[in-house]
Amino acid sequence: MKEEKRKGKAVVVGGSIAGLSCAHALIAAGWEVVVLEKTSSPPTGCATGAGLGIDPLAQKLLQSWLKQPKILDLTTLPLTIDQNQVTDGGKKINRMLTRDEDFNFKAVYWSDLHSLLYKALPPEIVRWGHAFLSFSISDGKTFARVKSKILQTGDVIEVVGDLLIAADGCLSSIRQSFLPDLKLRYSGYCAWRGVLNFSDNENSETILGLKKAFPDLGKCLYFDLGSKTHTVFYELLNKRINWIWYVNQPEPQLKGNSVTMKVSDVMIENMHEAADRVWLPELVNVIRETKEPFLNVIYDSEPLDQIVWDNVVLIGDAAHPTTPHGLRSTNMSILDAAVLGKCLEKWGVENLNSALQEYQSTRLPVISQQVLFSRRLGRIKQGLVVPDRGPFDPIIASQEECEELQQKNMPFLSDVPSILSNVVK
Ligand SMILES: Cc1cc2nc3c(=O)[nH]c(=O)nc-3n(C[C@H](O)[C@H](O)[C@H](O)COP(=O)(O)OP(=O)(O)OC[C@H]3O[C@@H](n4cnc5c(N)ncnc54)[C@H](O)[C@@H]3O)c2cc1C
Ligand SMILES: *[C@@H]1O[C@H](CO)[C@@H](O)[C@H](O)[C@H]1NC(C)=O
Ligand SMILES: CC(=O)N[C@H]1CO[C@H](CO)[C@@H](O)[C@@H]1O
Repeated sequence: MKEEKRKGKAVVVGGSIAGLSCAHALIAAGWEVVVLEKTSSPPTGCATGAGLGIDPLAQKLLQSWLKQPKILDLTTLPLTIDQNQVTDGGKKINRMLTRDEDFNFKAVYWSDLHSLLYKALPPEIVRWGHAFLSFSISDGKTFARVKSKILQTGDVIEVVGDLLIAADGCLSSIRQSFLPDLKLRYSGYCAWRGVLNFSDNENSETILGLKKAFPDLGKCLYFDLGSKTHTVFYELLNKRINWIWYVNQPEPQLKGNSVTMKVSDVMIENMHEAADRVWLPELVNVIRETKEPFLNVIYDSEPLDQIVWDNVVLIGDAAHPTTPHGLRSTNMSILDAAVLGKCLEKWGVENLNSALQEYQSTRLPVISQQVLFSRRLGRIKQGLVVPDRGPFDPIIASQEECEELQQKNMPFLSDVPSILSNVVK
């Protein structure tokens, strides 16, 4: 039976985590895939990449694509504890608020995960240095024509597929062609972040001090809360500490199409001085010694009403720009890709419409609630107003209020969509 069926062809725009996951999921479903990515070559330990957390289901999906089950374990560190603490910056003391020892995530460096996914793909799937320009849908809505520019030569080429997949991130230009009025919503805060590589000085005062103050590093996701601010940090494989510090401020004016800001030496110096006032000295030392910290402006968007138009579909951050507080973004993207692949496999290219409708009805309710939960969690941790409660103050918060801070409250966290039940048993 299978042989008689026509092979579908998908054009994926964006070769980051969502786009590459999608390539794996669609190849597994018997589809032909082309990925167009505007960056000129595969990223290597690049400056903007940092750490991320992947949950048990996403781990299983990744393992099914990577084909070498052990390889993920070799690239990640466990994150088995989710802990919230309050820091009194004046007295320089820390107190635990909540501790969840059944957390079961893994910590990975963004470019390590990207390179695992990329290297496990057949050659020539990803076309680097191809910037998407525009698309059109054929009259019978059977084909999508995609124009892209080869950046090295300036040539414009056309690729035709049954399906166009927008994996072009939170600022997606494909989404914009359907929703020209959609604006991202500024969260009210930005995030300073960086990765300290301590492989050369494992026994420095900074690292020994840090491990003493935070003894579960290596398996714990630490959240420290101050007054109207919070920070999160954890260890990555190969002697690295990933840290993120959220700071409330008016929306900065961004240049160009990016949510990462260029920072000056003066801004870094001011950030260091502010850290002295808020965090424990053991953590401040890590922040101070991190080379090239950078600043992300944090956005999300109101959940969309649809993520499928004819034979165009959104996945990853294009489908659900989200704040990072639920550690969802990557897990959501991996799951989008897996569900899309299984829907296409189930319905076949002849029933593309039904496949895309099933993808949308499976994913949309879940991602919408997760985006809103993450928004709420971020606002609580930053001491900002949320509709149904007063501002959270970690110094005086009751135990019940603190329970709200935990990652395990994320809606649908242990829900496995039925279409994936074969993968996870
Ligand atoms: C360099 C980089 C580093 C990151 N580091 C981290 C991290 O450390 N921690 C973390 O939690 N998340 C990180 N992220 C974000 C993380 O990958 C996403 O939040 C999430 O995994 C979903 O990704 P995505 O693939 O949907 O979107 P994105 O990761 O935003 O990827 C979108 C991709 O589309 C490409 N693209 C956009 N427009 C065009 C166009 N016109 N033509 C061709 N290609 C286009 C972009 O170059 C990019 O590769 C990073 C993203 C990038 C790009
Ligand atoms: C960390 O630093 C060491 C020494 O400077 C370097 O050899 C190593 O490649 C770095 N690690 C990463 C993962 O960047
Ligand atoms: C177990 C886990 O945390 N994985 C979850 C990732 O997010 C999706 C929802 O989008 C859940 O269904 C998974 O169970």
